[in-house]
Amino acid sequence: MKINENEITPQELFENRRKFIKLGAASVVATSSLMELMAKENLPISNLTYKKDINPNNLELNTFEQITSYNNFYEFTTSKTEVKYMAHTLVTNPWTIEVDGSVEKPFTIDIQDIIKKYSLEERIYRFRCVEAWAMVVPWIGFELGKFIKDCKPLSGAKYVRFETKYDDDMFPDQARGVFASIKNYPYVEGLRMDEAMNPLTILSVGLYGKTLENQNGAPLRLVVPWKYGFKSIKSIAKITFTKDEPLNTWQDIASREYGFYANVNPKVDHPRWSQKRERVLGKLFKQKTLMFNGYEKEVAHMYKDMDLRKYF
Ligand SMILES: Nc1nc2c(c(=O)[nH]1)N[C@H]1C(S)=C(S)[C@@H](COP(=O)(O)O)O[C@H]1N2
Ligand SMILES: [Mo]
Repeated sequence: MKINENEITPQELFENRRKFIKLGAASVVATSSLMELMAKENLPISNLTYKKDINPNNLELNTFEQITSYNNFYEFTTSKTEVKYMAHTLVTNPWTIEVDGSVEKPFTIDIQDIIKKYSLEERIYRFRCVEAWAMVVPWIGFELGKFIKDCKPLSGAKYVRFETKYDDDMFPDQARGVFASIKNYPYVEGLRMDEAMNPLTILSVGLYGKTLENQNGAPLRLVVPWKYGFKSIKSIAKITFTKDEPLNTWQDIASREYGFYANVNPKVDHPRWSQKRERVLGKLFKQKTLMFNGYEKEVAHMYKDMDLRKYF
């Protein structure tokens, strides 16, 4: 069996390894070389079944190690490198998501039922934090639009509001009260209905073939690849359909610096730093920031009549 290292997904590695183990002694050499490959790349063992992304733009993936070791998750700490050591206090089983607001009938759904109900696919996306660092992540998830249809929103539903879980046993920064980094927990985000229904917008349950690590927002997080990373809210516990634009956490903290839309835009600088360039994790040199993070073709139409300096 010949395997091109560049073409292989963690899922395939895992399945091939199982096949080799079944074959027995004759395959010991191949098995150990696959094991070596897994160890070298520090890849997780896949536990999700999903349709592979053909990666048409040939994006160069960041490693599992990079994606899971440098995180923004204020419920734990503002230190990006410490999150992964603290994230074990987040308990994701059991976990339910509450759906309410302008829907035919509010309901609660278990994360395991979500994973069973929606066929999962890989989405290899650029991810750009407002702080000007970036990466490429092979998310596993499903279109938010499919979930929204099943929620049966009423015609008055113009926005979708998301909330992270509020539990100060699980999230140490929530327990700090007035000394917390974010005063108004839970973390809140929102999308306009057309943004939420855009086929690029996903709810993610995994990355690199494996269920999400706690530090990346287990068990369910939003991924909106053309917007700054803070829109991609982690560890979602509640989804509410609203008629008014939700006040998202970062706008609440500093409305002069962070707005509702937060579309990646090299021409609109943050008040305290430039957005023209970005540093990809693991890369030495900065690269140009792309309009809508490289997804202009898919999303620009939603903003054609809007002044993107005003609606930042
Ligand atoms: N609940 C919650 N969601 C969050 C954050 C957070 O602090 N809390 N940080 C946001 C920011 S600023 C970024 S850049 C991304 C980081 O996601 P990652 O750690 O998986 O790279 O998560 C976003 N979602
Ligand atoms: Mo961010």
